[in-house]
Amino acid sequence: MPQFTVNELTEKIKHKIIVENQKDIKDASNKEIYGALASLLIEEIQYNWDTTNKKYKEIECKQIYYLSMEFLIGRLLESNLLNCGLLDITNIALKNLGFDPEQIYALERDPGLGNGGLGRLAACFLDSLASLEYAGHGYGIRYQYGLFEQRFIHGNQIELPDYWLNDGYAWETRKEEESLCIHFNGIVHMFKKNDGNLEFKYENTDKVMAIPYYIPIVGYQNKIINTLRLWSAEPVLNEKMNSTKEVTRYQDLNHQHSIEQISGFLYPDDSTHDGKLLRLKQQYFLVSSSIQHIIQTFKRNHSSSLTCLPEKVAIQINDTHPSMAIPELMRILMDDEGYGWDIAWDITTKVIAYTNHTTLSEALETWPKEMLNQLLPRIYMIIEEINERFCINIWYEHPNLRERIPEMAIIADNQVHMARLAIVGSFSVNGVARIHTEILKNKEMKHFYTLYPDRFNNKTNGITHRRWLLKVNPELSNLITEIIGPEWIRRPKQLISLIKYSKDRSFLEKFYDVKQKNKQKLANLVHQRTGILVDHQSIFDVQIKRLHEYKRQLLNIFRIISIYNDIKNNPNLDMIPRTFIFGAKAAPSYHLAKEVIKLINKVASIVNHDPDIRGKLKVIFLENYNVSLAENIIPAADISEQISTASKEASGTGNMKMMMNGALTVGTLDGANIEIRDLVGDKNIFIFGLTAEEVIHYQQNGGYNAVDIYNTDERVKRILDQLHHGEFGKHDIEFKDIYYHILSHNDPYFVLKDFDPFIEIHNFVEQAYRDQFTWLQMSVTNIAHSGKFSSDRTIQQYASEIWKIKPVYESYP
Ligand code: 26V
Repeated sequence: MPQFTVNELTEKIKHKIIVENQKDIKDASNKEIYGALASLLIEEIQYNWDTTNKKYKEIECKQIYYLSMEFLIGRLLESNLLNCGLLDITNIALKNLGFDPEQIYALERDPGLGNGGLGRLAACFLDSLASLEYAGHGYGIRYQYGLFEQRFIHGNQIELPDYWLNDGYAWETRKEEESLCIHFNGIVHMFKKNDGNLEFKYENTDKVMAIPYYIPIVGYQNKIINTLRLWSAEPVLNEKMNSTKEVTRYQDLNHQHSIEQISGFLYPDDSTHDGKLLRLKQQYFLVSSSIQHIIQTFKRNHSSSLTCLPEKVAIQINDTHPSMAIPELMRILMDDEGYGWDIAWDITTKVIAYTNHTTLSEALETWPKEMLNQLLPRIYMIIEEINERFCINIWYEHPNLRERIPEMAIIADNQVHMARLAIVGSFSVNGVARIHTEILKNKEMKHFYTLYPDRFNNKTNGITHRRWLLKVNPELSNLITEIIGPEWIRRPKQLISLIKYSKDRSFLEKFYDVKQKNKQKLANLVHQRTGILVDHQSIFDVQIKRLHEYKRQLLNIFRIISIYNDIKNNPNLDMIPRTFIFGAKAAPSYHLAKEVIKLINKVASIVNHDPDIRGKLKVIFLENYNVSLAENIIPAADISEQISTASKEASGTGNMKMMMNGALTVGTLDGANIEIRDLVGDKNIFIFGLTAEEVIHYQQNGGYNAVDIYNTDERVKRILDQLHHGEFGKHDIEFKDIYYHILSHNDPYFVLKDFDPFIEIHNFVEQAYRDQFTWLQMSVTNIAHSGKFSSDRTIQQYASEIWKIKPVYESYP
């Protein structure tokens, strides 16, 4: 980026405001300043964007495409300024002009184009791809409505639509000239050609236009700008129609509306797969437009035939949601490009790679075969053929697996099993943390692992340290740079040098001051949003993530109730004041999760207003948890609650973000917690509860009885009875669902089983916190080891082990 002086930048902002708003800077609103800055920055980015594209084309390097139904990119102004190397001078210029930079950055709408971990991971990956100089781009959907906005009314979650495009979106460019046509429904005709091969033609399909919007992905101070392409669904233009019948149909408003619905809203349920037709349309819409575009780009940039595609393209599919990329690529290669099955299959299975993000059976995707057949007849035909060849191959080549065919077949029980399709049609299948991959290999996908042992691999998740440390915690970042130099910014593993200072009192004091400042800042935000005063000297105990039974917010709230009961019994209880901070959205149809939200709010309102508690306990449930709120909470966390039922959380990434900001993890041996423990050692993390083996053993053999615990642990009995008798509710019926769910369904997530170990480990936490020197040492040890969890490491592993690519300037100096 051309580097300006503060004065030059100031003049540019002033000029922009005059040209675009016809006013002097002193009369400009924060919103106008935001607009001016974004527009200046886009102009700066444009040049490098163009250069990057030309460079990629010139050197004909391999391109990586990350296909995802979700991208949770967060706000972009501040992070783009940072990556362009303009953040510091912009902050100075704004302050000189009398504006508060933070207020201006906060004006940007946070695009909620994802549910949680899976969508945020996609965004971290794009940041790392560009920052490490890899030619890697994203394809997704430009939903008109992002994830709902959450409000609490009488403690209940209310969902409001998130029309995030209301004021326009500064970072996108509509590329109408690159529109593509997507076909749904219709009938497929099969012809025999003279050469004996088959030819397929489609008739009477419903056509939908896919218009791409480009968003620049700015690499960290390296002039690389990659592209995130988001597709928007629109009706076909009149002039592209072939018959008057078609014209009349497309002029029908209902019809137009049903087309726009395809990119209308993000599905807010990441807990259950419910097999809705619109969701299937969305998936095919993403897949067909992206694959068509990828093929077009390949043809434009290379003179070689599509048999070379695997040398020049890898497509990573983010969970099974885009798994129809496999039959879609087959379709284009065969029906449009004229290849026979075997060549098309060879190309496809060398291009597609699949990442699995969950083993929860409720979330595994299957589609009723009739639905798929009707909506996408040609795609269904191809899936049938893939299935048939797959099953025949097992029968003849792998007789040891013959009996397993019913559990492995892609089409079985009238359903199309998308994970099976993704495994069969790809060259790589990866899990997202070591334990998760092991569970895939040895349990959930074990027969596939027997069949394709080399296909399975692990890529432990990561987070971009540029957003999650450098941007969100500038004071800590400056302190780190002061003591170990700036190397860590480009090589986050260098954070390990902090170990040398983990006992250095003067450094620890400075670290303490930074943490306190961040806590005070969060306390201010809490006060401003909720009116509740929190003591920044109390322990900030944080659980922020989607609300799911397996994540066990319930275990956390049971402990809070237990502490509350202890204080009521003994108002002089000696304890360090605690502030519990929650952030969580529940899927709108997830009844039990919504009950838990209501319960947390109820406990909060009782605890926060009970004079007996005298500031020992505060419970804060912040509304509308999203990326921006996470950015405010994480730098202030003392404790990071990662307490899922072991074996259920594939990886988790909040655990990494909080560790990187010096919070200590209280966690089960699940997901990436295990790898965090391996690095920092048992002394620097608080591990408790059942192991994955134990959980799986109970699930397979029985032997756990929740009622026994209810009958023997008085604390547990009291808490559950409080729920049952309505002590936490106005009405008797409130929270009875939770009570019965635990006791009559034998507590499927082992909340009661892990209750005592959870209380116990927190006694250790409290002891540790009393010795501030030790605590700070533990925090710094965590930060020092957090470099491994930069998504730079993850992306380097995808690059070398799956995609076989090198950074552009390394391979072509
Ligand atoms: C599932 C579904 C089911 C159908 C309806 C829409 C929908 C949307 C999202 C999902 C994804 C569930 C899987 C998921 O989010 N997994 C999370 O992925 C994170 C990144 O790898 C990982 O850290 C979390 O542990 C894992 O739960």
